[in-house]
Amino acid sequence: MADAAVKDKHEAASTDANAAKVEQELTDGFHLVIDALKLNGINTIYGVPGIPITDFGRMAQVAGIRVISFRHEQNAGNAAAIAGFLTKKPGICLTVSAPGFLNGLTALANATTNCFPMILISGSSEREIVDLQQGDYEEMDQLAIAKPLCKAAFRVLHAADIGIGVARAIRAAVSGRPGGVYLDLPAKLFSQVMNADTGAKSLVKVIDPAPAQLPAPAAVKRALDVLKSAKRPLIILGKGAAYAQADDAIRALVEKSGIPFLPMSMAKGLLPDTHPQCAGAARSTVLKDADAVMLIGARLNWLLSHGKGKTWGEPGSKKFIQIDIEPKEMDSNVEIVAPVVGDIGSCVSALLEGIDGKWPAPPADWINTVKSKKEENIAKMAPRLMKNSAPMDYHGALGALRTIVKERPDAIVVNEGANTLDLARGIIDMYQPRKRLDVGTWGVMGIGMGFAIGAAIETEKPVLAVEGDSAFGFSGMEVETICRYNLPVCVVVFNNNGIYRGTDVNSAGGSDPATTVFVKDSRYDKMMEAFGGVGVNVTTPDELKRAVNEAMDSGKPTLINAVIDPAAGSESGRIGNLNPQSVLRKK
Ligand code: ADP
Ligand code: TPW
Ligand code: MG
Repeated sequence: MADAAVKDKHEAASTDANAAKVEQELTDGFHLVIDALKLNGINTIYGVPGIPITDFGRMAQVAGIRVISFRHEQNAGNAAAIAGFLTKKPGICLTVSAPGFLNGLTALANATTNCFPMILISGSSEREIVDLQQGDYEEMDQLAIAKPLCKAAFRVLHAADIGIGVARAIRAAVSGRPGGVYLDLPAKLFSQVMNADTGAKSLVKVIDPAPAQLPAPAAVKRALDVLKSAKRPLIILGKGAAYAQADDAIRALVEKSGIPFLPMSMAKGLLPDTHPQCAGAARSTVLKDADAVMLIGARLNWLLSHGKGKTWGEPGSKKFIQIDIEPKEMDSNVEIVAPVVGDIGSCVSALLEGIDGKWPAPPADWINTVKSKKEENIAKMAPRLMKNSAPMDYHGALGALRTIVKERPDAIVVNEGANTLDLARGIIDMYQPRKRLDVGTWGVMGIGMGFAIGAAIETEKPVLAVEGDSAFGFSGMEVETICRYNLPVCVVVFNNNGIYRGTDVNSAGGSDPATTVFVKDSRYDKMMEAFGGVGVNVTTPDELKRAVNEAMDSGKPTLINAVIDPAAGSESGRIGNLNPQSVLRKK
């Protein structure tokens, strides 16, 4: 008996040793994807677990990757997208198949539209069943659906191709004009086994993922000539300029040239909004009257009235210079007389070489016109920002937040809504680059909590999310995520009981409310309390200021329900003119 037991024990030990040896020599799809991401410096994944990626998330966590689990994939995707914007590395969003994938796809499309680098990695069902449409669990031809909505889409079928697949996805996301990439990983891939050594050798570290693209010297000279001969020059900074992280060169270009600059929404703070050359408070004047406009990482899309129409003064009154990495952007809406194609860092540095001591300062009458218009507008606004009434109007409440950001310039402001967005953009001055994150090119609602979480995770800075009550609703459930990860996020909900205004009535009568109003006097602060965070209800700017300061000092997840006069807002904020009008509608 004793001998038999010893023999059994020996046999068991040698089987264990063999198993360990085999295990040492093998790897699988799960580990190869994780290793490929880590090899390329990716240390955070945003996602929602489920078949077939539940174990992937666990293993990634064990492997030292930070895995942030959300309540809805769209918010995870938005977090990944803003991580991409803030870090110039692709943000990773991980989802399950079909519905999870579709939930993440909105964020991927939005990232692509905004030129943010992001990779949506979704598990998918069995190819053989999907392609024969035999009704697999969460069946969907995800690759085909993703393709038109992003910059590139890839599928990996063999474990040996994971290294190349991940490398292609990274390069596609960050090189040239950044954007969203879809990476399809079928369930079967994760458990595919291969020799560990061969597996390790199959991984690819992407060298120089976003190579510098130098502008042609002739293009630089052409741009300098246009700028130099201008009587009323203007520089417009867009979020591409913020993304490029060429902050010092951009600042030097602006200051050495002496040209007034206008920041687009997410370029605010690249140079402080309080900079003497900032023309933000004289926007209409400079757009209308400038004779040469240099766009740096900004497109002439709807946000700039397509470079034409009455916003831009007399037709033909301007020459456009455009710096962009995407050659196809040139002449997209109007003629660009001096296209400078290249990455912003390289282009701005090349321009700077031509702006030496002999550079002529812009004519004094132009500088003075901009200055006096600015002063006039700032003076007009000032008393409205100091109003300490209850209920608050937008200006009173935003006046309080403006002071807070001035005192805490490293805080990141996330902003969405209609009036809440348009007025905050104008009122809250920004002082540092990449501190203002908002609805971007699409004017999309729902980025709020995803951006807030992504920004807090990536930067470890305090986040102040200024949210319309409708806007907040699109991602509001993520307050649980904010509490779970104990993030320093302070959400201020501008609660005016609805979309644009809380005063609409249903013109058809009956018991249904109007389409734009919500439950009156809701207490969004209770939502944060439900998960252990701090909730505060405020009715005056003073109370608001106190509550935000407390939140920022403590770093505790906080939601402040800021009661706003339901009659204060206007339809669609500042873009009501884009609403189609019915000639048949009875007033
Ligand atoms: P905004 O909305 O602020 O006006 P857009 O999103 O319209 O800005 O424009 C950003 C532009 O910046 C895009 O055309 C994009 O190709 C460009 N871009 C992004 N990153 C870079 C870069 N590193 N170098 C040059 N151009 C860039
Ligand atoms: C994905 C349309 C634009 S702004 C807005 C909606 C629904 C909400 C405005 O109300 P809010 O702000 O946030 O309370 P305020 O201060 O004016 O009251 N769906 C998506 N994106 C957009 N842009 C809409 C709908 C919209
Ligand atoms: Mg509202």
